[in-house]
Amino acid sequence: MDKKMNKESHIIIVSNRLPLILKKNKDGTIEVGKGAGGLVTAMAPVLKNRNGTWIGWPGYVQEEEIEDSMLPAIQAAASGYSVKPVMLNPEEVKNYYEGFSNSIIWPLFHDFTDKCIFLTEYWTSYQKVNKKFASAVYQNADDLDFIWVHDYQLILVGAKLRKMHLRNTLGFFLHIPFPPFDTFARCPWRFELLSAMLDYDLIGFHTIQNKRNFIRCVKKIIQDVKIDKKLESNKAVSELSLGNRKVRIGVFPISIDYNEFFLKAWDSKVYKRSKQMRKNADTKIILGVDRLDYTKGLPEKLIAFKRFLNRYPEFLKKVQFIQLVVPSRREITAYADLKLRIEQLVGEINGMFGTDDWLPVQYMFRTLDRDELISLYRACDIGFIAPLKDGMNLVAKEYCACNIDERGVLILSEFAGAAQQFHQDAILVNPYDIEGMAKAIYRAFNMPLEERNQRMRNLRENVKNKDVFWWLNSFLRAAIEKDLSSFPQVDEYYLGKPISDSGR
Ligand code: GDG
Repeated sequence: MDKKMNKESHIIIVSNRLPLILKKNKDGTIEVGKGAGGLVTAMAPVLKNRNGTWIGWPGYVQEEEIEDSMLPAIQAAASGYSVKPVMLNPEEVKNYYEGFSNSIIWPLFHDFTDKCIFLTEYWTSYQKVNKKFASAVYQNADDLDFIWVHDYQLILVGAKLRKMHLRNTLGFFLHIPFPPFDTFARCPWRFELLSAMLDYDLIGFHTIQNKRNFIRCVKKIIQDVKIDKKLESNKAVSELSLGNRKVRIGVFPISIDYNEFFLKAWDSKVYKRSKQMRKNADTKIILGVDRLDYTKGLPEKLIAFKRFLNRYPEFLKKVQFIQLVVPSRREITAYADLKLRIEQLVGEINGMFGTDDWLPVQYMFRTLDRDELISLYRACDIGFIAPLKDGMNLVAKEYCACNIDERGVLILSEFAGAAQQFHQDAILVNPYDIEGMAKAIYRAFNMPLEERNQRMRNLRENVKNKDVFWWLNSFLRAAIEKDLSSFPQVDEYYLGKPISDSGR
């Protein structure tokens, strides 16, 4: 790496969305609110400390540049670091965001190749918008600044910056999975995307499988790269040679601010609310919290719950499945169709099994405030998280952090990145195996208290020790450390006999 981070260097975060929310009121005025979420919480202290800058789209569409009058409010929402908005026009939102990002890379990287729409105009717009983001970085970067680009919407930013002759250290973190070669190879722009990734100095993934998939793609698609045999080992961070440059590739499983969730879960208001949610103390609660997305396995979960009720009728009237679905990307047809399918299944289950005083599935389609969400985490007996494919899944970690009485059980998909860390203590399921998921619910309800306590304690310990600050430090350390030998081997889960198989 040619430039190292030191006390004088600043950090520049680049992500598709800024950590704030812009809302247009009925009278046409714009309201600016603070953004929430783990990334913002983790980045805010570092950005403040290093006099940092966050560059991104404020999520507000307009033809012209953002009005100057809005800038102070935008800046105030960030408190402590600078914010530089990059505006997108409606064509860019359609082709770069909904198009290339969410109708090509998102489905492709999650192995949903049938949902990919490979349109050239999407690619053209993606290149143009990535260049726009790169220009914003270029205008704001000093020589020693560390530039950290986030996620699949902005893969090309590093390469665009190199074209502008920016020599700063560049880091990139992919928040979604990196697919196997056979899947990635279908992308008409596979060479361009991959070689652009190699323009970063450090590339971070959630899991060792993602890292291996990436290295295999580099081997097959970019021929003039020297790959050290050790790269294919389980090392968390390794280095690859590209002419006279080195690119570091690492595994950094993202996490949450454990203390924030843990402390909120102790709050008396949260406790009261969680009690109210458990109106009937004899009813067991299963909870699902997912963004509306076909990767999250929502229909499969509902069908598994239906199978559970059919298979184990002794649970009728004794269990409720609360499924919160957070609205997302509804402009894209696949998402609108998914919503209809979920609603149809909820109606079918409630119509088939429900009674005057019992609603088997309580379905919510909205965003809850943080306290309400934490009350729900506290109220439930089982956290049911079964994505067909997921980079990490923070809901799994939040659920554990909030389970302060350590009586809950986590049912988790093998295909969530979180399974790599939780494979010993969660009940792992294959979300394509409906029967297996029904048995897993049964097993969770019949698990002795002592075993539940032990497993939940281990899960919580894991989240506490590797929280979002650990994640952030590991990434920054991998960018600057000379010797990589202090990075550990990564613990790995190999698919075996599903644990859920010991059900009746
Ligand atoms: C991507 C990757 C990776 C949910 N409902 C409400 C609410 N949430 C918050 C949760 C959680 C977040 O949304 C969802 O995070 P996930 O990780 O589960 O999923 P994605 O949105 O798909 O995130 C994923 C992640 O990036 C980070 O790298 O783990 O694999 O797909 O934090 O708490 N928050 C509030 N109300 C809700 O109703 N306030």
